[in-house]
Amino acid sequence: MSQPIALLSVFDKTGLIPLAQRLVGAGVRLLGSGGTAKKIREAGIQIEDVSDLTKAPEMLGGRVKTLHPVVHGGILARTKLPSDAEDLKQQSIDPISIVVCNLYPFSETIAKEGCTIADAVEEVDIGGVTLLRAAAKNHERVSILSDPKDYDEFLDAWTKDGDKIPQALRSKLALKAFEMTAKYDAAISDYFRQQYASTDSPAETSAGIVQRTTLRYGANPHQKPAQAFVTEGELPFKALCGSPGYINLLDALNAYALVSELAKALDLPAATSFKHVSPAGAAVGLPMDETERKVCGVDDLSVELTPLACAYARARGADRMSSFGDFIAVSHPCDVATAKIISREVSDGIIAPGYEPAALTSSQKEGRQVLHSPALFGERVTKNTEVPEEALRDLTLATLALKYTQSNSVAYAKGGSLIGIGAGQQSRIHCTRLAGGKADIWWMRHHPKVLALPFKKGTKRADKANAIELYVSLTEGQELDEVDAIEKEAFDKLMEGPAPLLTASEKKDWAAKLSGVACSSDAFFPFPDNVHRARKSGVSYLAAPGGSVMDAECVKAADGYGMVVCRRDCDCSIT
Ligand code: 93A
Repeated sequence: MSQPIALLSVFDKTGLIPLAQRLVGAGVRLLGSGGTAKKIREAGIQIEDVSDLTKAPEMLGGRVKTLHPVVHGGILARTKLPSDAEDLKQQSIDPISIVVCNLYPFSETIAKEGCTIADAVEEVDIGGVTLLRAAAKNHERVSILSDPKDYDEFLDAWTKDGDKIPQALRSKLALKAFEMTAKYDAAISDYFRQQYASTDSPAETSAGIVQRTTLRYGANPHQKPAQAFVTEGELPFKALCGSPGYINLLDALNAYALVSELAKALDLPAATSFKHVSPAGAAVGLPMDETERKVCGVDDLSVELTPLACAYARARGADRMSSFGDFIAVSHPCDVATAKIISREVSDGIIAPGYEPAALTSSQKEGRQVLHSPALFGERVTKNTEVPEEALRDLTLATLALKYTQSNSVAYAKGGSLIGIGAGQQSRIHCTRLAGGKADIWWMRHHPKVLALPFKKGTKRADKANAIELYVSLTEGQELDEVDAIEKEAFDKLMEGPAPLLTASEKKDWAAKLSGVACSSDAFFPFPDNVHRARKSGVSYLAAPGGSVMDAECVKAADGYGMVVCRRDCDCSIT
């Protein structure tokens, strides 16, 4: 058998001499690129220069060292394949069994202050990447050592069994080499993207394509720098003002997808109020009555509310506490009335298909119909199968909202608005309770006593929202603990006059009036406790996938309340 050959070409020369020593000791013939061969030779170890073998000198200042058919033919040949063996013979090429290679330090170089594009270009390793990839490709026969940490394990295996390296080791080494070239290429494209990709700076925008935008920061403020980019075509949005953070961007893209789907499915303008990559509220543009306007804090607006404005007022008004600092999406160009509502709130940003005043006036319609839902909610497994059109609309709304909510979630909707969402909890009953709790608060906020709270003139909108949440959490006659007492004192200071708390029976009577609520779950209900809890918040229509061993029990519980359960697929798609 011919003597095995190892080709060595490394920038990082850690562990190189002991490696070379042991390889030679094991009867391996060494070949090396310029600097690598020199270092090994200086240590008194025998090694041949690649250039002696290729009969071509290293050239272009080192840009061409190992790029030669003698090298790559020797690495890539499948020696078991007669045609490959014949090719090697014809060209007098010896097969290479071991490649030791690591790359020019591209990332380290570009991280240095004052690094120019020319400096970076010189660090783009061509021949090394080719060695790594060729050897990794032919790992059925060739061992590729890309990391000095692997030298010992490889040498132990080699010296133990001659050159019968286990295939598992060669495969593991190949994977590592592939990972290395992938990471290396990603670093190069990232660097050049920063240099050459068009950005959304005003000068570039006029040129058309925007491929990259700088983000304020990543998921959290310490994660800087951050960017959003596409590798082909244009970014699907344009930042008109400010610079979004990563979470803003996720909110914007998910929120926009939700309102687009809602508007399409229900043939109504839609809006949502996103927080931390889940909707805090979502609604469609049905007209609002006086009570709703008050609950949503838009009763004092003189401007006429367009359908889009109604949609956002509702989306923002469903859970005013959670929506503080939201990211907004609207399905239609943002009009003056909607902008007026937004301008009074604290929000992080808005995504819209445009910002044209009065663009929606022509699309104000009454009596919209549900376009796609009947097919989705057609399978009804309870005794009661009656689902009125408004409930279908609300089931659609709740279900689409779940599609853009952190997984494991339950949503309640009524009157074309999401009224409670329990997102991303570890157990379904906690989702159902969380969403139900929010729906209960939403409903309690409609109580005449809440609507009549005598806030002092000039009370901030956020303070009002927080005070109302406190008010509905307290009950007349119930002893206040130390913390409640402190908060109640602060509450009283916001009031112009007396604000008697709701009594237990007032609360009970009011809660009992909530009915006709639609509730959707992104996965099956594992136990009937979810049905019972939903009922407490006035749920009459449930949509959930089946598949639980307790399905029958859940349906039985729903039948007990005269509820309708609609079966649905898990993926929340509206078809
Ligand atoms: O400039 S290169 O891309 N051209 C080549 O043909 C080539 N072959 C190996 N750089 C090349 N290499 C790289 O040289 C290896 O990846 C290694 O990092 C380095 C080793 O050079 P030297 O042996 O001269 O120290």
